[in-house]
Amino acid sequence: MGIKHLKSNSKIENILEVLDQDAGLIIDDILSSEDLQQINNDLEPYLKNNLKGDNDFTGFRTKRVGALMARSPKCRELALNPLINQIAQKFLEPHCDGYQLHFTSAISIGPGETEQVLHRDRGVWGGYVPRKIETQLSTVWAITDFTKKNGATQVVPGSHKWDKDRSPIPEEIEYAEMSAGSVFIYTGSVIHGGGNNTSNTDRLGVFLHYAPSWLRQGENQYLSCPPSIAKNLQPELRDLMGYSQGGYVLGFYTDPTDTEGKLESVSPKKMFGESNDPFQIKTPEELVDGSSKKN
Ligand SMILES: O=C(O)CCC(=O)C(=O)O
Ligand SMILES: [Fe+2]
Repeated sequence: MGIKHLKSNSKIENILEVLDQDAGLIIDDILSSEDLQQINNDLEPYLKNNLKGDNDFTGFRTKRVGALMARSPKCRELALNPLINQIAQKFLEPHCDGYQLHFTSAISIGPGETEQVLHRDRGVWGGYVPRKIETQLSTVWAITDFTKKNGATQVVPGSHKWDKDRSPIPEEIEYAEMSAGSVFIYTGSVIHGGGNNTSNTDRLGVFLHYAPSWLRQGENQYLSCPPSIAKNLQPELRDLMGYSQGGYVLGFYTDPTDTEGKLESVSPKKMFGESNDPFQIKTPEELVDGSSKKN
């Protein structure tokens, strides 16, 4: 069946249609060689060490580097990529009033790594979210080429519609083979996993995942990119990371040192001198109705 490849000027409806059918697709050749060089430069200080995984899931020959919003200016650009954000917004819209950045990681699969166990990323929420709710829109930006030989992500197109307990036969497993600068998009409900690397070079991808703003983020953005760093980032990026409210009474904060009541139960945006999120105080009736409207 294969993974479908689309162009970056494809219509958003076409992209969403393929996502609905397969839950995984590739958009070819978005990044320039300068972009790739910059990402490599940004990540080099963190990838040059001897870091390795310590279990079967994260791999024994795989490096994982997080806090990409704090560490890499170029990855910030990727997180804000307009096409990806349009897709994330449209894909997650039926399940939430807004979405947020949920996970950032550069994953470098080294030579000799074995294949990762196949899984659905939505498992990070412990299986408590009903299947009809999509929990994640995921992107994997290829910084090196992704080939079957060097550990391209394994994916089972269409498996988001399978019974939870059905396992793929080998013929149903495809590989997200793509050239450096392309992006693989998949959902939290599709079966996938890192590939085995039988080549003699590293396979490097930048993983940036988005989730409904009412779900707990996998990577704690406020600790990985604390306010002292976040204050210098673009307001749009801070909003995306969760330095904003995800709804009325969702994500507000209080400055613990404030005795004047200026930053008492306010939007995190106020911390950076911005005005509040556009959530209006509702009547008690509206609040109660609103909180149960999707059930
Ligand atoms: O490295 C990859 O290709 C996939 C990694 C992955 O799926 C995960 O760690 O959840
Ligand atoms: Fe995964």
